[in-house]
Amino acid sequence: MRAPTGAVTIRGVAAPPWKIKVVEPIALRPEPLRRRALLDAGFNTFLLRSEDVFVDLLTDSGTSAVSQEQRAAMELGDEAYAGSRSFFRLEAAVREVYGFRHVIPTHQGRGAEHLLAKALVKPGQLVPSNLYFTTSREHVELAGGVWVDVSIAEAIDPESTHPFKGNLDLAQLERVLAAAAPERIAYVRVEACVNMAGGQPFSLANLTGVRELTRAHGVPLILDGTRLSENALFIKDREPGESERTLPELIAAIAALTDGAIFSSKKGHFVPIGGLLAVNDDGLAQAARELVVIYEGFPHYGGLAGHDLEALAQGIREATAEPVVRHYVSQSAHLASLLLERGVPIVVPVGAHAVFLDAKRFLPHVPQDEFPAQTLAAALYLAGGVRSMERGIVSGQHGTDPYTGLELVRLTIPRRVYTQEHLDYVADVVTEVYARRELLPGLRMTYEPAHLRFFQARFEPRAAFLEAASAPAATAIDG
Ligand code: P61
Repeated sequence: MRAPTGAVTIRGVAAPPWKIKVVEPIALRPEPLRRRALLDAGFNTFLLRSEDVFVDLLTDSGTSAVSQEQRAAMELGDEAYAGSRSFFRLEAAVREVYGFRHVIPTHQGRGAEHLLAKALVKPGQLVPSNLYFTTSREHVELAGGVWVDVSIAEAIDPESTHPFKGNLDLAQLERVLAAAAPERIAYVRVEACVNMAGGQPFSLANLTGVRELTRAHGVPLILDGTRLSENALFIKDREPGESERTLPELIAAIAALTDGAIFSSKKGHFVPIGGLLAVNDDGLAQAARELVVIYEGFPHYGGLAGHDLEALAQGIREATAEPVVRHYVSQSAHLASLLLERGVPIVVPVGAHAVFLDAKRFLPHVPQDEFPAQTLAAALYLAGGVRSMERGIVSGQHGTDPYTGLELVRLTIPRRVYTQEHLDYVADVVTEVYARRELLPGLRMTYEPAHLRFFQARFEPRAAFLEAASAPAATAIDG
C-alpha cells in the first residue's frame, strides 16, 4: 500500500527504506544465567553485559546502524590534527542542513553541553527549559546555574493526549524572563522531542512564541537538537498548515528560530560517537573554541577521529530523509499499539524514540520510594532478556528534594537495527510481566553514586523477586 507521502506501509507500519547487509548475532541466555546476570548487575540494567541481553532497548544512543554511505565516507577520514578536510565537510553539512555558521565538534552531546555551560552560565543565572535532561541540567548546575522547568503541565501527565507535550508554557516563561532577564538568564533551552517526557515534540507555533519572548528580553535561545528530525516529522503530521513542507524545510525552519544548538549525534545522526555545538554568534563561537582545546581537543576534531567526522557529516544528511525518519517513528508506534491492545499502561501520544511504560500504573502496589520503574526494568530483563531503562525517581530525583514525578520505563528503539519481529517479541515479554505484575516486590538501593546516580546505582530486592519475576520466557517466545 502507498501512503500519501509515497512511502510504502505494511499493516500500518512504514516499510524500512533499507535492507540489511551486515548482521550482529544475538541470543537469549537461559533463565538461570539471566538471574545470575541480574544479581551481578545489582538490578540495574546499565550494569548488564550486552552479551547477556537479547533485545537491547536501553538506549538509541550510539546504537544505530551505520549506512553503506557512512562506511564509505569513513574511508576518506583525514586524520590531520588541525585543518582536517573532514572537519570542513562536517561544517558544510551542518551549514547546509541547519544553517548555523559556527560548528564545534565534541566527543558526544554532554561535551557540547559542558562547553555551552562554561561559556554562557554564570553563577546564579537561570536556564529555563522544557523539562530537564540529566546531563544538560548537571552541566548547568556544575557551572553554578539554576535549572527552571517551564514546560506545559501536560508534559508530566502520561495520560494527556496533547499533541505537543514538549511545548513551553509561554506565560510562565514570560514571568521568569520578566523577573530575571537579561542579566540573570544564561539562555533559554528548548529540547526537541523531550526525552524525559516520553519523546514529546514542541510545535512550531510554540517555538515561534519562545523566539519572540527571548528576543524581547535579549536572551539567547539554544536548541537541544538531538531528536530534531523526529520533532520536525511530528510537526508535519500534527500541526495545522505544516503538512506540505518537506522535512529538510521544517528542520531548517526550526534551527533558524534559534541562536544555536547542541546535538548528541549518537542518536539521530546515526553515529556510534559524536556531538556538536553549532552557533551563530561569533563571540560565543570564539569562547567555545577557547574551551574546546582544554576539554575535547583541537576545534577541528573535538575529541573525534577524522573518520568519525566523515560518518557524522553523512549521517546529518541522512537524518533529513523523510522515509527513514517516518519508518523509525512508526516502530515505536507499532510496539505501542500492541501494548495498548493488551491494556498495558504507556505514555501517550507515542513519542519519537521509544515506548515509555508507566510504572505507577503498571505496579501500583510498589510505592515510588521502592523504585517501581527500576523494578519493572529488572523484571523485563529476567522475563525475556529485554533491556530497558529506568526513567523515574532514580533518574529524576534531585538531591534530597521530594520526587513525585513521572515513573517510566523506556523501551528505546535503536535506529535501523531491530525488525518488527523483535518488537513483537518485546510486546510479548511486556505482556507476560504485566500478567504477573502483582507478584513483583520493590527494590532497595544499596549503593548511590554522588552524580547521575542512575548509571551505576545498585539495588537489592525487598522480597523474593527472582521467583516472582521469572517468566516462563518460552511462553513469550513460543506464543
Ligand atoms: C539517552 F540515561 N541521551 O537518551 P550524550 N541531550 C539529550 C539526550 O537524550 C542526551 C544528551 C543530551 C541518552 C544517553 C544517556 O541519563 C542519561 O551524547 C536530549 O549521551 O553525551 C543523551 O548526550 C547527552 C542516557 C545520557 C542516560 C544520560 O539514552
